[in-house]
Amino acid sequence: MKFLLLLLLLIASPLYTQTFAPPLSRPLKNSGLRNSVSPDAAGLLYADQESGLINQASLEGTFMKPPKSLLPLKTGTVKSGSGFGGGKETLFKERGRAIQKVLKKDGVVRIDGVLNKDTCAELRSWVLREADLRRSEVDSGTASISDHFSDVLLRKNRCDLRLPLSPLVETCVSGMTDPSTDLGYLLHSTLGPTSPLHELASMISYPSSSRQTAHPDTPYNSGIPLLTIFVALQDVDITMGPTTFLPGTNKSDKHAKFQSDHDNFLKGSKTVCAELKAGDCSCFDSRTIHLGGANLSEVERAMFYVSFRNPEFVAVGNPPSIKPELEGKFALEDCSRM
Ligand SMILES: O=C(O)CCC(=O)C(=O)O
Repeated sequence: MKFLLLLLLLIASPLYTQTFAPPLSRPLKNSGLRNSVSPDAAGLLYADQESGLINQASLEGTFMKPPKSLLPLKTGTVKSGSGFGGGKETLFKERGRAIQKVLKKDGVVRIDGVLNKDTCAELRSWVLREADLRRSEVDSGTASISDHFSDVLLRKNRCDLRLPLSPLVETCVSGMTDPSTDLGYLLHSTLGPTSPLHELASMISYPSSSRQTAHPDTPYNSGIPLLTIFVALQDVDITMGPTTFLPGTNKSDKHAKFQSDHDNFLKGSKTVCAELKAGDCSCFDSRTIHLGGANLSEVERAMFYVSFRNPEFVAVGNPPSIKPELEGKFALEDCSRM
């Protein structure tokens, strides 16, 4: 449904002019189109639109402000996960509240060291091999795309690989959701322990992938629909097209302007980019407008990502990137006990 809506918008709106009205959310994920026309026809229609999106995205790149670096908070030195006792616990909670405040205001916050570098290197090699393997299965007809991949905006040289809950992935999820760490505390205190694991995937942008158009992952809503965590599996520098966020765009007036006066809105918005070291993450509210950059380097940019859904939302308007057998099976509290 959403994809049909996107197509209508694309056909009806002059992509090459300044009046492009962007669709909401990651518009091409699990397109409903697959259900209504053959995958081949969907592919052809998409290919037709992709060049328009590429043009729109590179145009946006010419007039948007150059990004500053997304920086971690400098608030005290309590080591997360080091155990509590009196002052340490107070400091930890104070820092947790400070992180939560930034998330509320900017819609995105950086937290460093959520996975260790060896784990990142191991997971990175594994996801790159897994993506190649699954792609060859799809090419040979032994698997369908949706068995392993979700639709992604600007899919050429980019993929969104759904991950199995392997022991390695389980270790990562469990570490990231441990409530005695900054990230785990943020997730628990913002969404609560019963929030469902919504997505479990890896976003890989290969060399020569193009810049995405700016987009939120979910339409505006008065509560946070999803919190998404993107962890860098290798150091990400500016040439690799890090995620760029528009801080403060998790608000209703910003969404309204994004829709009604798109290009001027983008021209006037601040941008920050997630030039992360391996193991660092950006954690963002799905309403926050962002984009994946063009990968101009010769290195794959592999990100491990999970998202948790606010339990007050039944649906968020964005089909999840998760293996179907894992969908709805785990809450945040289960993840932290893995
Ligand atoms: O590649 C990234 O860093 C972000 C990707 C993204 O926002 C998307 O595909 O919706």
